[in-house]
Amino acid sequence: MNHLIDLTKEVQEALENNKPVVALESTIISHGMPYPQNVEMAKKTEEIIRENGAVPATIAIMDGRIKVGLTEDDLELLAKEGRNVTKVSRRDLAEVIAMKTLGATTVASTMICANLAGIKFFVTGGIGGVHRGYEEHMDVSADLDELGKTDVVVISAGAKSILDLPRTLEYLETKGVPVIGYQTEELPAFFTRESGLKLASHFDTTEDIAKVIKAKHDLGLEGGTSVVNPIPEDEALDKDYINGVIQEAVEQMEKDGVGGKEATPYLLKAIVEKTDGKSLEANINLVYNNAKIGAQIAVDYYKL
Ligand code: PSU
Ligand code: MN
Repeated sequence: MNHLIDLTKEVQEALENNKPVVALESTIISHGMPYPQNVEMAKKTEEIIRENGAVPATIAIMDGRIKVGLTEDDLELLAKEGRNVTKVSRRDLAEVIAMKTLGATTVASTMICANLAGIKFFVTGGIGGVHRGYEEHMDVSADLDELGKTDVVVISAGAKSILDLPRTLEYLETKGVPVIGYQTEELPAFFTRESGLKLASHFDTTEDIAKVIKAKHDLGLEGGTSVVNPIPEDEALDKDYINGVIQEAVEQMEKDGVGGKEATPYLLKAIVEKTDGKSLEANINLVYNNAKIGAQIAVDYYKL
């Protein structure tokens, strides 16, 4: 084990005994949602993973250490400090460790830390992707390259249509990342179940997805896997409504001249405000749904 990692006893025991462990990111807590809904979401997500037979391991950077498994106090701190916490992607990881800054991990850095700890599964809300207007600013989330090289299975509800979804899917294809639909033939677009983009693979059961992951591991193929699980039907938002809101938020961001690592948190906040919290409720519910399916895939995998 890398000497910069601290595992909780529960996570360590599970890993030693080949039991399913599911990693969780912390940027979704500090930068993805407002307080106190963010900390409630974080705790309940862990609970759902336990109810489904796996051990949750929320990851963050604290006091120069990679913490794998957090206490309720840790979760509360990350949630309350919100955007004062440093958002840590691959680029930022070494500096935040060296300077002992409080850091929240994105999909990319959570994958790195999970992989270092020997955790194979990771549940989140949505992954980063190719931003709209890519031709101008070349903003592509480091999450996509990480999926191309780090062997962790990421269970999400797809990507928000704040992103350029067709290009996001193309990028993943170029990097050789399997994007597997769970009970969907289309890439889900986070708040909605459809994007109009057909997936190359989809399965109806978590057992079949676990088998595909096992085969990938047996082949020694490098890189991650993206499992996409659509938001439950009755939680999904109206497509035209949410796409209108997103369009407004993207235009507002361009006017405000926001870019780089601030882009995603800016858009997430603007969308919550513009929907009077309706998007927040949908966001929280899709994370719970991902926790359930992600834990089930992990449990099925360890039975193979
Ligand atoms: N999308 C969401 N919620 C989030 C994020 C993305 O719906 O909280 C966060 C994740 O941590 C993701 C990160 O890894 O934003 C991507 O940021 P960027 O585009 O700067 O790579
Ligand atoms: Mn970016």
